[in-house]
Amino acid sequence: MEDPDLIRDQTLRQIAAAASPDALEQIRVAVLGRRGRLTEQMKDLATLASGERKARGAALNAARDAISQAIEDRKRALDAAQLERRLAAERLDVTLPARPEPQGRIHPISQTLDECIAIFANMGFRVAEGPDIEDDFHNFTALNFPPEHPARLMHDTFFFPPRPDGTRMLLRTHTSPVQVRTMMSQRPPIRVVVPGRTYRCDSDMTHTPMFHQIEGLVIDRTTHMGHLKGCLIEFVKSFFEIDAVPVRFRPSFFPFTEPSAEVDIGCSRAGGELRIGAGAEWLEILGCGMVHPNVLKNCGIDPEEHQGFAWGMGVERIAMLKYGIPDLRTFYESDLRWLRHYGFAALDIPSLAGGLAR
Ligand code: 2U9
Repeated sequence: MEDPDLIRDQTLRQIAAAASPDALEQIRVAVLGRRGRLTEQMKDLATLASGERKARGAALNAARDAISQAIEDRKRALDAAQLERRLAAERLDVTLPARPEPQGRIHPISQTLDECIAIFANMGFRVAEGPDIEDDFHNFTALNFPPEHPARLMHDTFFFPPRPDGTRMLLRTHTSPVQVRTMMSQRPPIRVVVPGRTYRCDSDMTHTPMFHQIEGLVIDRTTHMGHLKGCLIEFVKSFFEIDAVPVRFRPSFFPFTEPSAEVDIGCSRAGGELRIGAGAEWLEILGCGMVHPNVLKNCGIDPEEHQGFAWGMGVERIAMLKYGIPDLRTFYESDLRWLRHYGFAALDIPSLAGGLAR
């Protein structure tokens, strides 16, 4: 027979030294389990005389209670230490940025298009897109270009080789064929904004063979020149982020609009630095007009019932003006240092609420 106090003291030392919940469980099974050291002593009680059994039973129970309590305390301490270690190992600094600053930059053309789209979307316009490769009808004829118009000539337009029927496809010279397609496939009221690539046989300081336009079209029953002016003045103010920018509508001519106008904004070039929104000089930024009745007819819309306005602008040009980019040709040189300088952070999406450009 073993001394209950000895079992208790030895076991308590083992418990104090146990380094893990597993080790603790092994000690518990070895002492208090069905075949455990203390359990075996309990079984032997039956062989004792009643007086001795009572005294030894009490001592064994006391040892068992002390051991159980010690196991429970040690287990709690080990669990707490383990949790501490896990928390330390899995520690997260929630104040760190969600991800590293992206290295890539948004090209000023993409940024400028996104800004224009955000402004017109906020006025209720939808984005419409169409093919870069067009036919003569959608690019010229529907838009009221006369057969002998110079834009149709080889030296202004990129034509594909003739097809068996003699007709030639072309690279669209403006995004206007998208409005033609929109009018031919949708019923008024129409409010679309049309961003995209355009192509002209032209390459010098101020022209690249591929450039971008953003155009727009509104068709409704009572649309008039006042709507055109309100819409474009609002756009100019939003785009240049200037509340009181002087805007001038100057008569002009396009085959597809009548009357037509070009829009200038006030600026100053004092000291060689261009400042938009103030000064005595004017800067042309877009063309516009009421859609020509011939164009409406060509697109299946009755000019007696519906009318509307349209506008177009060169995206490179307004990007250069807003962001002070001096040379058009640098847009397409794929110079990473240029992009790092003039580009925009990928996660700053232009919106009227969040700011167009930061
Ligand atoms: C349809 C009817 C009318 C679009 C328009 C302009 C005036 C214009 C130029 C700006 C600079 C082209 O990139 S640029 O050289 N565009 O001045 N564009 S009105 O008028 C349309 C379009 C489609 C069916």
